[in-house]
Amino acid sequence: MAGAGISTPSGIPDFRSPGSGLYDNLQQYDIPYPEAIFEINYFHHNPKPFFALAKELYPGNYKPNYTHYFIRLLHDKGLLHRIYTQNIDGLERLAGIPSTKLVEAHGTFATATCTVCQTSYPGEDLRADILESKVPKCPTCKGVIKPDVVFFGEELPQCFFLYLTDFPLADLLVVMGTSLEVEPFASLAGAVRNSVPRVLINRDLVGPFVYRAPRHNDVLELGDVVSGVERFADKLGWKEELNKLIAVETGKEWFPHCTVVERLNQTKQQVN
Ligand code: CNA
Repeated sequence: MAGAGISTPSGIPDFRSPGSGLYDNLQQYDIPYPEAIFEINYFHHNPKPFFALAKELYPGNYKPNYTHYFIRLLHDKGLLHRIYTQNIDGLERLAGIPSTKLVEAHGTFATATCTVCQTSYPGEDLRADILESKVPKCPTCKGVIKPDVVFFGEELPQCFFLYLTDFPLADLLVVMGTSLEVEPFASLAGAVRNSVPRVLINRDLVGPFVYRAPRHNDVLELGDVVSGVERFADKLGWKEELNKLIAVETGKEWFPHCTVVERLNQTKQQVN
């Protein structure tokens, strides 16, 4: 299970981190309260604030990071049953995780729908308008076209309900970079069997890891998500393999036996 915290290392702000989160930085969007930007009723009243934010978050502006490639490596090893993400940035897809393994529980910018005639459009068709700060309109009926991102007040996509069969089958649940504040997604953390270990990799304790007694086999890796994932990869003996995968995928040079920080420093030295 993943949330906005796995994409902050890619430069995308999350919602709730004090100071840097979007909820603390929404003054420029001229909205009555932070959640309005993702509320469907407010969108019908005024879609402009959402599209201003969409321009910033639009896929193509950001790249996957260590965390996304760790999930990709789980898949390459045949160990990923499914990734349930709340993110709408498309970075899981960009990291090479196939759509069959991906549940984008809060939707995606990859497709869009006219709010009036319900015609579907590829997300790409909206790109030019969004990047030019225009509200995209349906060529047929002139209705506003909305990316298929799930707003508060909208139903989750059908694929979300795969959880009913996925979670009972899991033998490990990894929860990364989420405040577990948004339902029904948050409750999935309780949907694995009691005997299944749950690993939380997050800056702070969240959801059932706080308000219910943690399960005896919960593992808490608190702190920066990249450091936590790096430690996890190290324990699994996958660090070199992961660094190599990232190097191949990003077209960068591979520095074996390095930490992420060391690698960043070496890249900086190379640039200088
Ligand atoms: P959130 O409520 O903002 O929580 C993020 C969590 O991640 C918090 O607990 C943070 O402490 C933690 N966190 C942030 N950065 C790091 C880091 N570097 N290391 C460790 N922990 C970190 O976000 P949720 O995803 O839980 O909330 C659900 C919303 C956010 C969904 O509906 C998303 O659509 C929405 N969202 C998505 C994106 C995106 O697609 N990247 C960006 C912003 C918001």
